[in-house]
Amino acid sequence: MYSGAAVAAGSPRRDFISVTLGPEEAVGVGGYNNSKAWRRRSCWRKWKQLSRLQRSVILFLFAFLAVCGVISFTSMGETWKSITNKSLDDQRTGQEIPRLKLANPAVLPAPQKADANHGDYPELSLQKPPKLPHVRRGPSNLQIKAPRRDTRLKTQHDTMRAVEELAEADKVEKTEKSIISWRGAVIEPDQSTESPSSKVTEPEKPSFVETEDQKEPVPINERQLAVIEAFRHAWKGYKDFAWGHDELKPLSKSYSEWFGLGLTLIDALDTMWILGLKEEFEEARKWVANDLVFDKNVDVNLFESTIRILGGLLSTYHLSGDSLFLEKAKDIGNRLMPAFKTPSKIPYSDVNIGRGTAHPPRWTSDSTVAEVTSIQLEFRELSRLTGDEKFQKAVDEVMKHVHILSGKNDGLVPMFINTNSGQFTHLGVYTLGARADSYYEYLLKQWIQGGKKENELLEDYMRAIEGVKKHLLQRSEPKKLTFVGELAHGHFSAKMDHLVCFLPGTLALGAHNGLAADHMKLAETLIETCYQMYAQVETGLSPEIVHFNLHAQKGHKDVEIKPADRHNLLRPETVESLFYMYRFTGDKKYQDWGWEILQNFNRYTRVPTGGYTSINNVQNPSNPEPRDKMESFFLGETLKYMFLLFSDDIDLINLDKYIFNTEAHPLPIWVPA
Ligand code: DMJ
Repeated sequence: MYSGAAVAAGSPRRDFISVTLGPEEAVGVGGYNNSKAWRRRSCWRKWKQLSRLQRSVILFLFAFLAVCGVISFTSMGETWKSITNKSLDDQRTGQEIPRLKLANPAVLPAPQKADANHGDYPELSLQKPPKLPHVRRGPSNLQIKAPRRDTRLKTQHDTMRAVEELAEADKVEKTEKSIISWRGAVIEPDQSTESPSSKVTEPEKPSFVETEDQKEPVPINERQLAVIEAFRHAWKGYKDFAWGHDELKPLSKSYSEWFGLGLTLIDALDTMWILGLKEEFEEARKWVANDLVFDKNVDVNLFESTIRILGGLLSTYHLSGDSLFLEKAKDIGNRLMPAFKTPSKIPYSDVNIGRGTAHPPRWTSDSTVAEVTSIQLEFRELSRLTGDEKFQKAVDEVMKHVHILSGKNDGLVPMFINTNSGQFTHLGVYTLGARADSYYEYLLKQWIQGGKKENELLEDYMRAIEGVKKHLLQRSEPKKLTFVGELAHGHFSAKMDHLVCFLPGTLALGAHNGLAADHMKLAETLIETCYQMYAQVETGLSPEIVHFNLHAQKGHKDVEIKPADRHNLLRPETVESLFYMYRFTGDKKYQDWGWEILQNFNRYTRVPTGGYTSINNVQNPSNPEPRDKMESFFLGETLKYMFLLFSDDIDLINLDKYIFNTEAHPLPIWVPA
């Protein structure tokens, strides 16, 4: 082994480089050796030859590179993990996430969360909406001038632009208290005092609606907010336990099927639109687009499916401008048509929408008069929108037939009609309640829908109201409430269904449209009676049927309730009439009465885990005996009319432009005032 030392001449410091060379290790001696052992030893020698400073610098550099390496490895690992998970998800759903969002662009702006990162899916905000071939409002000669609220976002293009505007506003004014416009409603960012984490999942609170003529938006008031809260509570129950099914059973946290067509969801669509619940609407719309199928071997009731499903789809189409709803309306409309294939052209009560067959109930060949005469608004509108007159022809024929039919009593109709003979059956019983009610309602409403030209309808309506006055009106004791009773083979019965409470609203609507002023007077007295059907009961909720006292008896109220009649199904008729009365008179007492009713629904029918329930006993506040069912009309009608009743915006479904079907679905008046 050789060791040598080199002394740097003139250097004040002595730096040593020691080199040790063994013969077997010397380069050139014994040939080129590149063995690992040799390289290791050689590196070590070189390392030792470095000065302390040089070694420190190198060590520092190594340490620095090592730290960088660890950091970048960790982040690469995360990226890889997310890519792997994402592709696993994609495999599970069979869809690519961004495409899924774009495959069916919503008619409404996609929900904008306060902390949403709009850069995540750039295609989403840049995507141009597809051209919609069916976004129209019927044949041009019949088109109505839609209120500004409805046309503002009437196309998907407008909607997507609004999404972009919202996103932009969100970015720029995230911290400001901005006001955002959506389908005519102006939405304020959440002002609640909840923690920020819970705010993220809460949909924005609509706080203003814009009227057509007023420039200033009309603020949404506390009572309307209470309705929104009630709706959300009901919807939560439906969503959690009955999603896509007909009705919620809120106590057993399950559902019931009637037609198996998502009845509650469809009935509630336009209510969500009117209340400004865009997240809920959007979610429901997706269900309609992806899961609502009418090609099913199922028997449906012609009347119920027309007023709830066809009516709900048509009105949602009008409010949203989304052609999806018109397509679905056409589908169900066509599938219901076999009902009219009867010897008399009076439709059967039931249709199998998958098989295309129709039949009467098993026990009779009769149909119910109200049912065959309360499908007209919807089928007529379907003809107007599609240009296919078969729908209107079928239902108009029924009305023409009934117009000339004998068996009426001063315009009052019996409850049944035979599908073979076309004649009324079970003559002699006259009521404005179940099985006849909406016949009267639709006489007036068809006349208004068609631009007040169809005189036969008006004639029948006017005659019927005279018949009511002559045969069915009486006054109760002790309060002398005017009520509408029933006539059975010449005998008056002081029985009145809650269903009859549609009448004050209808009378007021007629008076508003120029009919006799005494109709309005009658409406005022009858709505007082309907209110008393709530106010005189222990829970403040009306029973299904009441009997009025005709003679004063000590300790007796006007209203008597039989044990079999003391249930409440969350029906809308009184609230519906309160809405019309408030619209036409501006008298705040109608709003106050409605407010009392809403509070009592909350007190006795609200189920804590979500939803509202029908009850069996309105006379027992300590145990109203919940029935475990939320009818679809509670969302379709009752809460919608509540919201409209509490609104001071006459353009929130303007009654000179829209006519409500009997399930509270607004359809356009063909020639608006
Ligand atoms: C609804 O389906 C409709 O309002 C119908 O006209 C009568 N029955 C219920 C509500 O009570």
